[in-house]
Amino acid sequence: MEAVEKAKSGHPGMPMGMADIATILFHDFLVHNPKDPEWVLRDRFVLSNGHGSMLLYSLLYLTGYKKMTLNQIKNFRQLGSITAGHPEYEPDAGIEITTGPLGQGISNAVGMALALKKLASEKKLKRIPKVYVFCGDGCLMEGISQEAISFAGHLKLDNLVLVYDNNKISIDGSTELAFSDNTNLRFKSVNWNVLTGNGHNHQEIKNLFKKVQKTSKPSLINFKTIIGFGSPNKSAKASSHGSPLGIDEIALTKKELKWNERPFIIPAHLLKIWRDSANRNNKAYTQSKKISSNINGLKYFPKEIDKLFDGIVKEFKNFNTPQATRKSSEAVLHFIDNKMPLFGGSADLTGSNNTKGKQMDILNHKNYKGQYIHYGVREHGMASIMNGIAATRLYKTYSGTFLSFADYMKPSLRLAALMKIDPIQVFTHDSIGLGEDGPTHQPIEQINMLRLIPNSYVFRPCDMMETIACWKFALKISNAPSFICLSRQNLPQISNKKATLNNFKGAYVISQSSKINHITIIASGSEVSLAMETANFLKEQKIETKVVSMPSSSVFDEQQASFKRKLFQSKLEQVFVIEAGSSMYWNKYTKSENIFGIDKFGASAPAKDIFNKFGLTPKNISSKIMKRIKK
Ligand SMILES: Cc1ncc(C[n+]2csc(CCOP(=O)(O)OP(=O)(O)O)c2C)c(N)n1
Ligand SMILES: [Mg+2]
Repeated sequence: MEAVEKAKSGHPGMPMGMADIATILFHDFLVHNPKDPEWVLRDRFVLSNGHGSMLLYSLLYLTGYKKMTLNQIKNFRQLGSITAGHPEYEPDAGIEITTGPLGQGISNAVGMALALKKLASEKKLKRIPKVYVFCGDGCLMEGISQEAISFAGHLKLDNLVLVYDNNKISIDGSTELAFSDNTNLRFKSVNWNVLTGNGHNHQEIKNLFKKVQKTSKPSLINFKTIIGFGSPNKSAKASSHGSPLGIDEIALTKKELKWNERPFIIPAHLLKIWRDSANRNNKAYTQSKKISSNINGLKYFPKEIDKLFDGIVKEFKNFNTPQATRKSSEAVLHFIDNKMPLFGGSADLTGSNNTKGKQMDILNHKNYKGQYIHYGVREHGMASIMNGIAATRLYKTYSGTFLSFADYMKPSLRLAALMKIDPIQVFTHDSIGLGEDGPTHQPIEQINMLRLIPNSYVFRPCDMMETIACWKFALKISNAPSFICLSRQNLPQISNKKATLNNFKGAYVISQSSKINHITIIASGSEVSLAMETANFLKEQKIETKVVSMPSSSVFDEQQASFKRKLFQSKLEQVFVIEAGSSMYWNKYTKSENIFGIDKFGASAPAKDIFNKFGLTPKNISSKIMKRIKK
């Protein structure tokens, strides 16, 4: 209440309503060690209803996480503090994941629970770390929660406990305005263990947490609670949800709760109880420390990659058969699938995304050691589950779906970038080149939507060698998500060793008709060969062309200005771009008239006909370029 008041903004209602439950969970059940926040075998705590962030910060301060000082609490929502409006991923401070966009935390928790089940199975752990996740009405109204709970029930993630703050209030008022689900039945129908209780009755809370310690399914504890508990005039009302109570109401609340301390003062004897509460885990901590210090997760991972990829390059050095880059990506996976702490899957498009490595076993409730997940048709859930996996830093994880469905995943992709975690999304069928499935499946603006996400890497290789280079780069990134966009259609092998595998800068000269070039054409993916054909047409007209293949504008943009200048060489008027997607992004490299893209929806037809329809042919582009440079 008082931190929210000091910040003059924030959400007191949920922290007050869930304080009883949270106190018992942290005091009696959560297996953690505030002195070693990143202890691998700790339980994870996720606050899916992230607007109640002050509850998390208070718990971390009270239990003694070093980074969560009282000053941090006093600086709630201020510049530079770790006590942001909504929790922001800071594992060494006890903040396991970034939450706030409702529903995400539930899915993230499913990913964490899965990664921990897998780890436990691989390492034969006696105790499987649990994941406790708090959520409110809002999280359960969001569609993503259904994808996540259905997946968790199917996989029997018995180390997952969802604690529902059933206060029947959201921002607009009573949930009766918009929500009449039978939540218990909903969870039962997807194979969850369902328990209910009063979220302000300490004994009941304790009993319920006891009951979920040993089960064979994920558990929901549906707690009836009162938002803004203790506030005489604002409890059980939406008015306590998202604004400070006001000093008068705080005074009344303190009276009601029999709390006589000044703001931010925790009496020493109470603080001691809190600070000592995790001592009950000391034995578990010391016993498991030996095991957990042997769990390296991704620590030694990057060093192995160079060696592995040298092997792949050797294998494909002379490969010269036209092949879709999705197939090339599969070839990379076949090579690395059992040689890394890697696990991935696809949202029911395994055969189209080519995401399953040969040696990968299916991960299911009978085999948590498996490396391949059938996510079902749950793209949003998949992306968010992957964030949970990636946040554990135990495994590198990747997925597959069509690029046009990146839209279904966007909220989670953005959060991965914000958190600086490293899931890899394999997006196949990356343009109109997919052909007959038509405009619903043909991405136009998606690739640039991805490029606009700060701190993310977009890749669009043109052939086998570039695909190898992109995978290698993506696997090495540990502080940002990667999006690898791949073709459905076959593409010629054109880059070979030029893709500069060991010095990947995102773009390079793939062909040059003469030492002095008149124009530069930049292209990515399937349009690189088109650019090279265009250059041949132009040469007949005595126009010398440099073709720059740009498999990753994100990597290119990070290079030094001198490298970039040298690569383009030509004046802005003479730089052209070809990409079978929306043109807008490319304005930063050249003038709008010089971009050959697609700013309309595609069409259902054989690929060749669609490329013709949009004028993406060497003949058309070269004649347009001729006209422009003659002006
Ligand atoms: C995806 C998303 N949509 C909307 C919001 C804005 N928002 C924050 S809290 C909230 C109401 C949530 O209700 P509930 O989970 O019941 O929280 P309570 O008021 O009980 O704390 C809304 C709509 C959000 N944070 N995320
Ligand atoms: Mg609510």
